[in-house]
Amino acid sequence: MIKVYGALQTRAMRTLWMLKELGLEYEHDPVPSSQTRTPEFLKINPNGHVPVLVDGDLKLFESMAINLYLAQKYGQAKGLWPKTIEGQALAYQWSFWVMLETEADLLNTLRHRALLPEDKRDEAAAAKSTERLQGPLKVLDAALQGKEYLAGPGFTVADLNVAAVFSWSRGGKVSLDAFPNVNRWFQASFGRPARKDATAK
Ligand SMILES: N[C@@H](CCC(=O)N[C@@H](CS)C(=O)NCC(=O)O)C(=O)O
Repeated sequence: MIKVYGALQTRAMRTLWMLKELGLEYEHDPVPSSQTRTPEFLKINPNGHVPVLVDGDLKLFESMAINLYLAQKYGQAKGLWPKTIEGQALAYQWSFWVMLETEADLLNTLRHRALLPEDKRDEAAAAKSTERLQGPLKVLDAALQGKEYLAGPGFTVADLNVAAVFSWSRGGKVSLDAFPNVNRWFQASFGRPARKDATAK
């Protein structure tokens, strides 16, 4: 049985959403991010982070790697893994891109506009991150011009991975309004029943 470590409020949400898309049975241990440095958990992931996926003998960390693995292994029939090598290359490209070009700034906006106690928030830092995100948002908007999804004709792991990271734009109050293609694509991706199911309380 597949097992996922990590509470819904963490990056484990990305994996839980993927598992719902795939319709797979799994066991969920909702380890909060405050409990990932215990000696017991460090045996599961020596980095002290969630999510972690266990599938048979495989133990995997890094949310994007986990989702790419799940899509390739279990998502071919459902179209979550692109059919062509070119589509698969785009799935890797967008998964690396969203982590390296956007995640730190999205997290910064989320922390300074929602997560931190009010007296620890720094609006100037959030505004700087919001400004830096305009470049990647322009890139994403252009990539979605005349296309419904990022790596194939339908919704794939590329869309899931990028939309899951961009879900922080809501708490971080980063408006997508100036980017109509991103806005339309985000509504379609984030509005999927499997995402709603994964995050239902
Ligand atoms: N790049 C990793 C980051 C994982 C990560 O930082 N997870 C956070 C929760 S969202 C965590 O475990 N924080 C607890 C800690 O670092 O002590 C991934 O995408 O899986």
